[in-house]
Amino acid sequence: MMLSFPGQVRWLRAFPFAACLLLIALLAAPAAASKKIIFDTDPGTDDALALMLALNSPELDVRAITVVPGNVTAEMGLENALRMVSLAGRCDIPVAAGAQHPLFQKLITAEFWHGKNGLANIELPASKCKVDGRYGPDLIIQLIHASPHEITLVPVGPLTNIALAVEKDPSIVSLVKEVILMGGSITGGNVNAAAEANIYNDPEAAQIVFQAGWPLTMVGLEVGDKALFTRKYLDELGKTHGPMNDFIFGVNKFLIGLAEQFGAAGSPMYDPSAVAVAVDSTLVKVQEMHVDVETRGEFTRGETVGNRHGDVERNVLHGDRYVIEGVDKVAPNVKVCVDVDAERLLQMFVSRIKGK
Ligand SMILES: [Ca+2]
Repeated sequence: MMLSFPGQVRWLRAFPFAACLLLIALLAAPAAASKKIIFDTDPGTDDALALMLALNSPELDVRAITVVPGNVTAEMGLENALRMVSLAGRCDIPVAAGAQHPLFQKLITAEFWHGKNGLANIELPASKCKVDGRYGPDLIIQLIHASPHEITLVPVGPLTNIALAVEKDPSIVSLVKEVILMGGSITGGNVNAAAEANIYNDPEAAQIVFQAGWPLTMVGLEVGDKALFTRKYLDELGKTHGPMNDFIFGVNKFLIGLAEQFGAAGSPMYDPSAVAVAVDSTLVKVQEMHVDVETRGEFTRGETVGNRHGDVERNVLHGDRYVIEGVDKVAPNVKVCVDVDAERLLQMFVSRIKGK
């Protein structure tokens, strides 16, 4: 809104009530422009990258951080989340514990990939922030009801907390703005031939989240495996300093070292990709399709099965056999990110962490 002085001022003097309303509208405008997100995380090295990107992106307003077990135990993840928000000087953001284990299977932790403390073996200072006493899924429900149609969920770990929230209060489905998750793949897995790690760690929870009926964007391996953080970007981050800059430099140095051991040129930016898409959806190309999560397959448990052509044959039983009588359309439930402008994503990440 443009103010034309001095005519506007004279008008405002004449109408003090209108002046107040205008002032409130002007003050509210920047807050309304940023997207309110709840960041659900199993920190986690790439979770650290994602969180720091979120906290340094003015387009996002992080309303809460909920912790889920995955890369590390729930207890270690909570400690890591608290230390990171403390490092960022953001004790104002509630950090809550959630589920302690997946819905129907044993937890699989990944110190092998994330370091023994989950944060690339970097010891951050003890947290000045305190844990929020609320249970993660309850906090998610509460915040969605407090800001109907405004909250974007950004889960970057197994989907246990989100599934628990939906099961407890299905009314949140129509009150959430959208869900942008890191997980899944329609082109093969990273824990085995079929499954991506976040989905593999709690397939039943993932199926609940995928079938809930809310707008859902899947930022999976098709994005992360293409957005590789290489030494070129590491060198750029090494030129500047700051508590978050130096922490992220250390995490990425660890991750690149690991990637090089396995013959890769750089480290996949899995979790930060979901945050980047929340910031700027034009970074990715999406294809709408129906996706189900396999929960029973002998070789494929945890696979996100995307129907790329959008229909299924209709088989009808005739006596002792089925006969194909037609083809039925299947409604898409997911926007699957199938390609990414990797260079732009990586530059965005580096530019926002530099000097912080
Ligand atoms: Ca994660």
